[in-house]
Amino acid sequence: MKNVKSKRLFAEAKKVIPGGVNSPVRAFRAVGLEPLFVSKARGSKVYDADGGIYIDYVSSWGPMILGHANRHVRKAMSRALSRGWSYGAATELEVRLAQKISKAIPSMELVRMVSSGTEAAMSALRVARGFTGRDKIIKFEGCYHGHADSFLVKAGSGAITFGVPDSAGVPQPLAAITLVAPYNDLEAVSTLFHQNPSQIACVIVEPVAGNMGVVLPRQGFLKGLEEICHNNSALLIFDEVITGFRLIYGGGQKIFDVTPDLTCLGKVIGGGMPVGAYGGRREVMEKIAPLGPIYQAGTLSGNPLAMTCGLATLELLQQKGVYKKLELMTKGLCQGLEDLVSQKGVQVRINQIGSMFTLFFTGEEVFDYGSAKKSDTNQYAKYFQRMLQAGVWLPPSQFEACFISLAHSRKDVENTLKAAVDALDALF
Ligand code: KE4
Repeated sequence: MKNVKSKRLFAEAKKVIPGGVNSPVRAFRAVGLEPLFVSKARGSKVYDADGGIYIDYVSSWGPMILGHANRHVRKAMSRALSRGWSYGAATELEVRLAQKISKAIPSMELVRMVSSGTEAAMSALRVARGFTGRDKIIKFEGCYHGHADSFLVKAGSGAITFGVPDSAGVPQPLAAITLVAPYNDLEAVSTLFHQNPSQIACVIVEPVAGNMGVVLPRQGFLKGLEEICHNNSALLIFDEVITGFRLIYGGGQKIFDVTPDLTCLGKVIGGGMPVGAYGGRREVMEKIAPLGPIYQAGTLSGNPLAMTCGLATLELLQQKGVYKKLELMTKGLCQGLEDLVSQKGVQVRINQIGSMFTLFFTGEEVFDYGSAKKSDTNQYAKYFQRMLQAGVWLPPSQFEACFISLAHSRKDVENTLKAAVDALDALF
């Protein structure tokens, strides 16, 4: 029997962890398999408990942009260990990371460290409500901003995968003040502001959506949001937990020439350690305790070991040509996949930007949640299974992003395309 150790571990896990996993999408339910347990990862590969080796396109859901167990980062962290790894006090490390972030993303004049993307987004939301004195918010169908109550209304990522856009446990009165619009639909946003005059604190958006699969903003969408928020004295929040330091060194906001009032970060800035951050205009961020009346705190915020990992990661990302290399490698893979599917005449759409992409099993353009949901998730599940058998680890859900790292080689791309030939042959 295959995956003996993973099966055994999963049986043990289910006795003590809900669903046997610490995050739903890892359960592989959307792709009809039991989850594989990973024992180690190096470079572009992950290794399962039974010794299986896979080219990794999950990349820990985005953080591992350098590849796994990067030598430079490892050395920095092992040096740091001897100094202890959590003090509950201010350190130079958190100052240096905040400085790096603020320099790379000028709209983040002040930056507060937290321990996850969820914390970053929920804190930014509280700041927007506290700064404007308004309660309602606008989010977009299919976008995911972590699991804070206000965001689990037509959320993306795991919630879409389970087809449960609203979560149990979210008080109806709270859900009612989360207004939802289709991604890329400026008119819907204007209408919501018109219907809720002077009541909307903020609009929160992924500048490139990564949680319904990769969905790009249409020309003028983000700029239009900036204008609508400005005209209605509401704050624009860019959730750059995925895109921050993933698309370019800094925020995706630079690509789209938009200046949000607040930005949320996570994933890459921690390099795989638990780090999130939020920040923005000084006038807004100075409302946060201990300066102002908006409270937010965290035992492990700015954790020295996590800061070390983040700093070492960003140091390497500052090297010349890094993002060009990532983009060329990703474009090469996506072009190869495009060629394969057109030779076979199958209905597939690929959305790609920088080093993130999604192959949707649909023949139509994917520009929002509604169009993403038209994808054939059964076909995706079969494709996933075949690719896994061939040694390629894709996200176990149609509604996630694939990520390429600096550790991915031309050989990895070749082997991925070979696996795709067999997978698509078996499917069509
Ligand atoms: P975390 O709390 O998971 O660190 O971050 C929440 C979050 C916030 N904003 C965006 C745009 C995000 O993509 C995320 C988390 N992403 C998912 C996968 N797309 C994390 C994977 C998981 O939930 O297991």
